[in-house]
Amino acid sequence: MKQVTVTEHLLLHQKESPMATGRFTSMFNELILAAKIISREVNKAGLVDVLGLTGEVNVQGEAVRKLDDYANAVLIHRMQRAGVLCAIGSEENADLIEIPDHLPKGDYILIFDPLDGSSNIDANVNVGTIFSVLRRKEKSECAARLCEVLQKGYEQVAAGYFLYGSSTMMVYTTGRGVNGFTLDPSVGEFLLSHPDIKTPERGKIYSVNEGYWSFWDEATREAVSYFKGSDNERGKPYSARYIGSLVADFHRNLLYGGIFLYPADMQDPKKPKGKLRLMCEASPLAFVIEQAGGAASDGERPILDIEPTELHERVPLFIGSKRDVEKVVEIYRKHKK
Ligand code: P6P
Repeated sequence: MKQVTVTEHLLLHQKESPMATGRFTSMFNELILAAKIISREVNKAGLVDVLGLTGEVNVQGEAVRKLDDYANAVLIHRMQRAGVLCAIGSEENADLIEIPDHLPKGDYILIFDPLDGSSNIDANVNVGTIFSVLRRKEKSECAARLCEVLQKGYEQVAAGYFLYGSSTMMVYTTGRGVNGFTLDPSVGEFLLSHPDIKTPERGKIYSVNEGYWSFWDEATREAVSYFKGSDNERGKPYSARYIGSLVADFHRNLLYGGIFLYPADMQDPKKPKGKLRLMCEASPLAFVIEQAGGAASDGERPILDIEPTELHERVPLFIGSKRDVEKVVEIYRKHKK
């Protein structure tokens, strides 16, 4: 089979779009290099002492594991040198990360979660890097201000994720469909393995942490019960699959069909709008899922239509097969009346 690299794919399939510019492609190549470096460390995590805690906590108040820290540092270092960014936002950093004065800049803005699911690293469970690419609206030589970064998900020019598992994969979209690439370690290239991914219109899997049942409101309980029971379009229960690593759960449901739910938590004052972040998790995955024919909502609005008010804003997230997400929105709307 003809081997297609990411760079070749970008040039082949984005001919008439601004995404085929050398500047965009060079940014992607730096992102890919960072992912290869992270993949190498994740895949030997069991052998080298990069596990365990750094003794620090991140802005989310979560214990930072060494690989989290490492992945964040690699991405920041590499992407500051991509020469095309005016700002970087990381789930691990409270504020925007500037591009040092002596380095060349550009108009792109990169937001990422460097190693999502990292609490699972010690158990050798798949983890991932999620990324979102925006563009500043007005040309400027200055560093991008936060107000320029807080854009709706519909404004993204590219989004996707790297999944570090039995193999390392890259899945991304630039608004012209979704394509998956698998890293061939023997040549060090991501090669096209999942062309033009489309997710089934209705799934057969639901993914949610049911341990929070007692913290949910009635609408959330009714929505989860719809998938657990037989009074649904399938006429039988959906299969429960929950790894607790968003990228792994999302990727499986993208390919097989299904819905991932992370609802608001009515008891935990830290999670009134759920645990997941809008700009570095929900929004990029929403861009991917919509391009694959699925849907993503906060229970009321499409995720891509939400105007962020802060860099680390959290949102409830219902994402996956279109008919399943629509059902959740229908249930929430009924309870709102
Ligand atoms: P819970 C991992 O910490 C993460 O951010 C996502 O990858 C995952 O989907 C979620 O949290 C799991 O959260 O509350 O079910 O443990």
